[in-house]
Amino acid sequence: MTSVHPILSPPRRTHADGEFAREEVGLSNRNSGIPLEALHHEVTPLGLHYLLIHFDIPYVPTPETWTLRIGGRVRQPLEVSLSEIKLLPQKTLRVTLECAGNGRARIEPRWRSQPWECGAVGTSDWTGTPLRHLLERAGLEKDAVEIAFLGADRGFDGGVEHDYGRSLKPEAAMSDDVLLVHAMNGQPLLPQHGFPLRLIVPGWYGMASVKWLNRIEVLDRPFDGYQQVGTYIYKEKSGDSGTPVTHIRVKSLMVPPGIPDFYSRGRLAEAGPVEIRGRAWSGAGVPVNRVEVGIDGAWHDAHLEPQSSKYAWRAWRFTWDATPGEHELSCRATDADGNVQPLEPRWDNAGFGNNMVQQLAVTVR
Ligand SMILES: Nc1nc2c(c(=O)[nH]1)N[C@H]1C(S)=C(S)[C@@H](COP(=O)(O)O)O[C@H]1N2
Ligand SMILES: [Mo]
Repeated sequence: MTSVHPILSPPRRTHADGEFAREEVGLSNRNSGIPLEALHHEVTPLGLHYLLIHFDIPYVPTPETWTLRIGGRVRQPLEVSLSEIKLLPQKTLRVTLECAGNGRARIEPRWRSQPWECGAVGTSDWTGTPLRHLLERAGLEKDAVEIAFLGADRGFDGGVEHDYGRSLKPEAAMSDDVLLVHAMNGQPLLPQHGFPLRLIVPGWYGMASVKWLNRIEVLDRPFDGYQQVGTYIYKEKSGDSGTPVTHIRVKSLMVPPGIPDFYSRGRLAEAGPVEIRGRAWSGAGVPVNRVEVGIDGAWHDAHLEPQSSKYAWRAWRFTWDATPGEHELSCRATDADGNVQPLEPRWDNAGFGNNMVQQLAVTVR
């Protein structure tokens, strides 16, 4: 009897309650979220930004020889170097990125994957050139319906071997805000964030912002790569056709007040006025226009700071008159389209798009 290698025929992934599997712990050691106190920073310092890396970080010792190839349904296929890209008009955008799986571990039963609690979010000043400059130079053919972006990283998921790749419709890709990025907070990209070149698609969940970008394929048919059609689909249960994951859903987070216990992360605060600070964001460039703080279930409006960029999170604060005892704090944002964070997680088979309110227990003495 022949046996199939587990990479080619992996066990079907299941949902789980309770303890985390070794594989989930292993993934959460590779892929870190921001510590919530990092929400104090409007721009997440390099090294504190969250990470999601499906396969291995490509080793790029000679970025001088890195090229980006643009082919498929174009009039003029191109191969451009990094230095040529840096000579194109440059633009810096402040963009909040969030992983579509953020909050997955808060859905019960949870999907076995990267077990995010709530820290898979961060904001950076990304510098690069609008992608459209290169697309215009290459010239899309009339029959172009999708544009695929492929990274240098390769691996298996669901038994399928592939280069990490995602696609956009031409209208979305031609936006002046979709950038080919080589710098983050004024520094060259770190290896883990896509050095030397990545895509940034503002307002979308992070999976669209392909790292280690080296190929663009203009297609006359929808892209059928695994990361496009095999995952990042909202569905009730596996086997459903579902709807693709695209823009970020409205969300807010607070910096936990007081001081923590090392192991449990339980919080202790002192009685009296306690300033609670946090950040709130939504997708597609839609601003957040309300944040409420819940104190033991009663909602109070927080003060919103001005937003620094269309695609960046917005700071908020609220002064809590803390009284001795056990308290439950939460925060809830509403965006300009009227979307509000739900109190309970909405079910999704693989735990995508969970924007339920953050809840935090605080002991006051
Ligand atoms: N090539 C490549 N691009 C990728 C990924 C990846 O694994 N490979 N992960 C995606 C996902 S799911 C997210 S959430 C973001 C994370 O970007 P960051 O690690 O820079 O925060 O990158 C996206 N781009
Ligand atoms: Mo992600």
